[in-house]
Amino acid sequence: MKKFLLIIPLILFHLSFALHGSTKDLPKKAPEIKGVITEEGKPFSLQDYRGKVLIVTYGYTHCPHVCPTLTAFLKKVETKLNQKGLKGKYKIIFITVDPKLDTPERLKKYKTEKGFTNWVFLTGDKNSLKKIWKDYNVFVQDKGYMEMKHGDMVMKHRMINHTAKVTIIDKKGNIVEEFKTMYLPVEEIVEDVEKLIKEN
Ligand SMILES: [Cu+2]
Repeated sequence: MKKFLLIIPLILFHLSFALHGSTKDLPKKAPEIKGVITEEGKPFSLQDYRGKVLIVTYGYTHCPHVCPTLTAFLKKVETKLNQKGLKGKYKIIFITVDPKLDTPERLKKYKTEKGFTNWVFLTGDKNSLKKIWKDYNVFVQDKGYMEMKHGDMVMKHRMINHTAKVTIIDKKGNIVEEFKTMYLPVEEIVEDVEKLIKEN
């Protein structure tokens, strides 16, 4: 009898598994990501990544504050997933919100310098990117340059207001959840991505 009682909660737990992120209006088919190229200058297609779980984020390499925080969290996610032996089963994709300055060369330099070696960086013409931002509900507002005081020094910063979030796409190409913060819950994302990788 005791054994029986122990099994029931385990089954219930399994059935009630839910993703940790926001699932409002999800799942839905991930919109096409067209007209953009990678940091290697190669055309990109979501189709090429079918069968992998995709962790997609949006930002720009000159971002002074938000993107460095968010990408640092994503790097932790990457480290933990790789420790679990899941390297190659998922991909992190960074879509620029700054087509003016984020050229493939600039993105490649950023990728190398920051050690984001297994990530894919995407840029392209403004119209293609605008469509992608709209389709993925990413708000982008180019504010040009802003002067900021650093002690006695005044420095010019490239300022673009943009949504800070991560979109998770499953192996079948559906958006299944989003994490809408720059302070990413690393463990929760790792847990979800692992589940999605092991899902049939
Ligand atoms: Cu940013």
